[in-house]
Amino acid sequence: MHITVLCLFPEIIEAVTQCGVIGRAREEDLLDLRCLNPRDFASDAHRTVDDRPYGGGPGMVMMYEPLAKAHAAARQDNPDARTVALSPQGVPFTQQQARESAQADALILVAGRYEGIDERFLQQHADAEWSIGDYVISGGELAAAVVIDAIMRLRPGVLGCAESVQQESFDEGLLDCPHYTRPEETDGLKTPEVLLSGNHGKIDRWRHQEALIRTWLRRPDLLEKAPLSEEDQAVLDEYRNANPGKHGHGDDD
Ligand code: 9D3
Repeated sequence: MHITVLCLFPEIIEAVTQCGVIGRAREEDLLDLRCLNPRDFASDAHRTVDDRPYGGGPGMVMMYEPLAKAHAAARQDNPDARTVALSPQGVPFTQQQARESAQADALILVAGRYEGIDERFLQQHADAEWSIGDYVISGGELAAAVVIDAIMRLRPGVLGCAESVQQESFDEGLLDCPHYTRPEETDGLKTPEVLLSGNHGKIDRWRHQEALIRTWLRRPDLLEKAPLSEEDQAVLDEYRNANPGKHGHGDDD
């Protein structure tokens, strides 16, 4: 896959994408990642890329021209690529969008800095605008890195065998169950007996129940979308009866 990122701090994208599975994907040419810096396309001696907002107010705005020239250069390499801008005003980036984007051969990402990007660039050159969540970060580079990671994990050959299998058998729409590894007991804390039983039917049921209960406690919004079986409903009812004080939305459990 070819991904070009337009951004003022390519070092951020470079650092993040050299590590782990994405780093290996780059080494194996499963990912051809390039950054283009709008500063290299600025037309003045100071290489200016930002200016004060029309209408006044704090901060600076990324100028149209350097971005448009960088975008034209990216387009020359990949004429059919979709262009997506990362911004706090974008629609939320989801696993569904990651799956759709993973089907494409090329993608152009635009990461902003300062207060934002001149709206005319977004109108003229962006096919979509994505946010990675309802919190404020300092620029679009980290958001672009998040999006690249989420998309590349879905491309054939990027994950190891074990990880790919896990992804397929993953309890879709629920949070994951808790995990334990050796030793059986550490710092006086025991591993749940069922996981040591060797009874894989029982282990699978326990893991699914734990996933359900955690999802109810921490992410009740996810349960509204996932239709529960009667057995699932019974598991939750039993948990609520056994733990009358406990409710969802908690930061702890
Ligand atoms: C005062 C208004 N702020 C907008 C909510 C200003 C502002 C904050 C952060 C302007 C730009 C930024 C930089 N952030 C991003 O470029 C960004 C982002 C984010 O801050 N949160 C979640 N997703 C994203 S994607 C790009």
